[in-house]
Amino acid sequence: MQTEGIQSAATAVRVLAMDAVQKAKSGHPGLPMGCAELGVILYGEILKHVPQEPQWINRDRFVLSAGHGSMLLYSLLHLSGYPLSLEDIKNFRQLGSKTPGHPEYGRTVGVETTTGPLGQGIANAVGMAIAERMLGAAFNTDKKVIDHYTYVLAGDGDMMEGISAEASSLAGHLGLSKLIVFYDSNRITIEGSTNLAFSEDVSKRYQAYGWQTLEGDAYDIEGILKLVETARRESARPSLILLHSTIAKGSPNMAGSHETHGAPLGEEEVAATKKALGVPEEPFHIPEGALSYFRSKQEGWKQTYRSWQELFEAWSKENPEKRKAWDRRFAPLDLSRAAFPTFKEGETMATRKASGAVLNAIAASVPQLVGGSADLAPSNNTLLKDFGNFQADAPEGRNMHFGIREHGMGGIVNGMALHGGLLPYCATFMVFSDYMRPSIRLAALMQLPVIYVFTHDSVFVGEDGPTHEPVEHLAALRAIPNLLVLRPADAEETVQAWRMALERTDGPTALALTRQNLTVFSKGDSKWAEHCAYGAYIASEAASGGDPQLVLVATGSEVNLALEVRAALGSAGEKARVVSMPCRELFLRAPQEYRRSLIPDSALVVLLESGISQGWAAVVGRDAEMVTIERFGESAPAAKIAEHLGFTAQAVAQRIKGRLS
Ligand SMILES: Cc1ncc(C[n+]2csc(CCOP(=O)(O)OP(=O)(O)O)c2C)c(N)n1
Repeated sequence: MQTEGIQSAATAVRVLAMDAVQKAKSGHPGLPMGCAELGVILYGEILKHVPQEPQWINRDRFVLSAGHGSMLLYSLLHLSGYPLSLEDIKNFRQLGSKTPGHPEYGRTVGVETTTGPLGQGIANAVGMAIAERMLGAAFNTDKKVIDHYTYVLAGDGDMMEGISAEASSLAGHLGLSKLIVFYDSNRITIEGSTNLAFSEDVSKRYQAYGWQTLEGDAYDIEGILKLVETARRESARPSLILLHSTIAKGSPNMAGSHETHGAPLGEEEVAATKKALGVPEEPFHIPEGALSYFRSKQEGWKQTYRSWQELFEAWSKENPEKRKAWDRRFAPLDLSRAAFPTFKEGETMATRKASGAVLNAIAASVPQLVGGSADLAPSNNTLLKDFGNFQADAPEGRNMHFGIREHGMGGIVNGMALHGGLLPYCATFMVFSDYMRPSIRLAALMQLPVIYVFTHDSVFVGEDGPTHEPVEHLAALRAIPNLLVLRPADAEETVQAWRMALERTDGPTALALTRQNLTVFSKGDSKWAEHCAYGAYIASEAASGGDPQLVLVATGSEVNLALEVRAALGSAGEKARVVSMPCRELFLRAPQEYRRSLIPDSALVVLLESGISQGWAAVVGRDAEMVTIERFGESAPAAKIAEHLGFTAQAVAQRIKGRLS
């Protein structure tokens, strides 16, 4: 082992982290300095990776869950030969740089996921380890074309956050033995010592989850490598390697202090640290030993990649069918072989049920589609009936059982999507989307094609009462940039919504689906499915012809209601058009001409949506009649709630007549 080279590289990490943070006048030097040796041996000794082939599907994944320590990752990517220059490092935290404050997926080659919100990275890594196992089950023979580890570096903050507990609990249950988490136990967070708020025995907790737990010293290089060997030998459990460390190790006067967590050390202390480390004061100086250490690794990495390519070619020859399936799996999604279900006009069905029909109809032809629910599959209709459960002893299963862990679920599906080779979906009641909102936000930020099946999308859940009845959730979900929220109005629109969700490649989609039955209505627009790309279409044209006097704009279950309202209006209804708007965001982005043609300025507009009105004025105008719900729901049969909240055809027709007169 090249102990000197490793030490030299660790010094380089410390220097780059200190200097970049000092130059930016902001950032977190403590963690990179405290974990410098670990980082170097991760990138130099432990990870199976090839900086020139950063997309290699069988690379080990490394997740820096403690994303504030981004300078650790950036300096290692730079030193080990990823396309991240010293200039990039000097631009740390600057606008448009490849070295933003926290690692951002898609911005920096070699960054496997966006981290910063603590705990998310651990859940992502669990998802990656699940993906590795699923793909291994689908493709491996005696030749293992998918066979890699997922490593994580997590800090005290990650361990405190609930999402890591949820995800780690599931990882233990599933026996994800190729998941190895390093816990940087420096016992320091922002406010001071962990003694202030965190005194549990983390290792014991992980043992209870079913993990192998190991412990060592963050500066004992040989010791760490031995622990990693032990972790890799374990075949039934994930491993937690707790490493005792010192924040800002190397700084003579500040090591161990919480003041190094998230602020520059200051010019003086930087100079003192460099002196202690025996390096020149010159900023961003990289000792030659660090460069030659990583240079010496390049040929070995390339050889590893060539060996895998040879294995892959041999495997392809022996398994032409598997190879074909592989090529399809990693090509852009082709839905031409998927047989979507059809429904009849007049048929009544809850959109959650239609969604289940879609999933099951296409599952065989879209093998990358995997997912499940947070214990609500029978209600969410998300079970793939012909495919088994994914379990420790059943890696070929496609049904995930996430348990009652919405936040963990959200982070895990992000990791599954990030890994590649899978198109994951997950499900819960829409009201509980709040429990996973931070992960949804990250999926949107990372542009991941994850699909959320949110059923029971309104107060018409009924008897379960206001705790289970979303009212502000549609607005809250629509507020997340790059999340597409689709609220189909009947079974046919549900099919179209699924198509749109599946075809989306640059972000997540949330499907808002009903518990209650809806009637499949006759579509006034023969190109309605195509027009869903514009977010809305004419569900039913005014009988009178010409420009409508009244436009009823509705989403989801309220389109059925709008059609009833028009009938209840009698002769006034003849001049009314009904517009179905499955996606408000897409409508707002549609050409103005199209928007105007659907909702002419001259008409009185009535909006029907069983949720708060927030955001609708921009779509239907301030003068529109808002048939919305600005309060919590009630516990009662759905029909009673509808009456109580004025969501009956008669009540709405009455309001409209009032406006018309
Ligand atoms: C969900 C979330 N809450 C709060 C923060 C703000 N924050 C960033 S780092 C940190 C302390 C983390 O402490 P630790 O993991 O021990 O990191 P270290 O001090 O070792 O760098 C906090 C509270 C965050 N990034 N994410």
